[in-house]
Amino acid sequence: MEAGLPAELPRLSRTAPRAATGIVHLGLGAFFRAHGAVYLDEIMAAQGGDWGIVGVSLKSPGTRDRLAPQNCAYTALELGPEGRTPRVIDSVVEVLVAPEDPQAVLDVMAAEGTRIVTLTVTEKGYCHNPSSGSLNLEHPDIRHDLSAALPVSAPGYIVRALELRRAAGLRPFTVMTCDNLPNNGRVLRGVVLELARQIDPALGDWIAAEARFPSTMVDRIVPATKPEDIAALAELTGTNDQAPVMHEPFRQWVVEDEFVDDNRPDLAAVGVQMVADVTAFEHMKLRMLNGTHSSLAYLGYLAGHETIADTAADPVFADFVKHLWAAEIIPVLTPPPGEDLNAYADALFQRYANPAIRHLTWQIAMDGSQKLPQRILGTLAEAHAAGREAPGLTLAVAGWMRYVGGTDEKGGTIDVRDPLADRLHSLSSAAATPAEKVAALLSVREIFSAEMAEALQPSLTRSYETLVQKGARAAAAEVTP
Ligand code: CS2
Repeated sequence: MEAGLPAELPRLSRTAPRAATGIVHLGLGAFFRAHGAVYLDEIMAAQGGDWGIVGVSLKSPGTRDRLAPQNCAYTALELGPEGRTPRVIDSVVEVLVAPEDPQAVLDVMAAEGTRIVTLTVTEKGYCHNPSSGSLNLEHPDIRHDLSAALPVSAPGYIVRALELRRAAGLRPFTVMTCDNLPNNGRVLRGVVLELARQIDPALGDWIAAEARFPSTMVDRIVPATKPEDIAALAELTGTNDQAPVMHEPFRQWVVEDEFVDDNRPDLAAVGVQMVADVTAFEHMKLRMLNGTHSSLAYLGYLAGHETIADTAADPVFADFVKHLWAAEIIPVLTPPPGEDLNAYADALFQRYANPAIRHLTWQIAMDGSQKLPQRILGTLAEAHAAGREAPGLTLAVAGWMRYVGGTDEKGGTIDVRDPLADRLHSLSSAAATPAEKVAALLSVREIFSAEMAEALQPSLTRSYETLVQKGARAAAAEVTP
């Protein structure tokens, strides 16, 4: 991503000194740098405090290599429909690359000053079975972490660091996930306890009794930074920042107020909603935002749209997504306290339509096998149980099936990124007819339960046939009255 910029531009640098470390963040991607790290930057700018973030990349050194020469400072560029606002973020104090030095990561997680470990490791980083939520003991990273003292997985790092803290007589840290999973804190607690008990039952008991795993709902649209974004930012600010993040104006963070010894930054002071139970907020966001994001990603991609904004600007898909909210999603959703779901849907449409945000349909289409259950299948199951038709969401699942088949509507190859990509591709290509393809993909139990597969099969087969015959755009028009 090194963008060619004029050599005389100064490299971005910090605007505030490094705070002492209070948080270790696992999975330092663009999302957390444009969301959690911004809130923490605002807190420390206003009140000071020792909540500096050590970011950990669990796989590759790219983010560290771009951030280190600028002392971990970077620009968060807000992209509104009417203009751009840059802010330099100083809350990240160091970046570690786990595979280069796993012990260094464990050391900082086990340090007394570290009171919170946050995570954005994406759905697949939890090493669980998405349909059941339990730890996948056959996962290669988990098999590794069960026997080796230096881990590779996020649950492995958490368990080994807590083991070190217990041995040193320290309090555990709070583990706060910021990924788009329902009951994310409970899922993470479950996988951590399962792994810990396999290693040492007493350690598992200590974590269960003493550590805390608040669930959270996080929201901000943050497309991957592109080389042209770096060049445009340099023009705007006159500074060379090789690690900026681009984000929309909107943000929301709802957090269960469950921290070890109540030790946490003053999140409420910067607009974080501190609640006793986040479930209704998570459902609203996962089903209304992420569910329609994925629907537009598969169908929009197949129809030849590059971004969500392009898809939302197509009147067929604009009507389609509004219909999904009004007729299929909202009727089976309980609103969280203080939220009006129709107003939430209207605001979502404005966010999707923001032309300054170039969020690729291809990017959102990634990892569908990990995303479908909580984004779309939950709504479909509840609609079925209530005797309601949901042809739009059924079409979205058909769109995913067509997408993972690997060939677009013009016969081009799709670069499918998914941990199950190879299996999904072989299942689809080994089946001859649309009906057989649908049946083959419905047999993937990590995604579809047996009851779900049986309930969906007839309508999904019809939907898939329409999609193949008429294309995504016409099929979307057909299910929108
Ligand atoms: C998107 C999300 O990539 C995706 O799958 O649906 O990253 C989405 O942009 C965020 O959850 C918005 O908060």
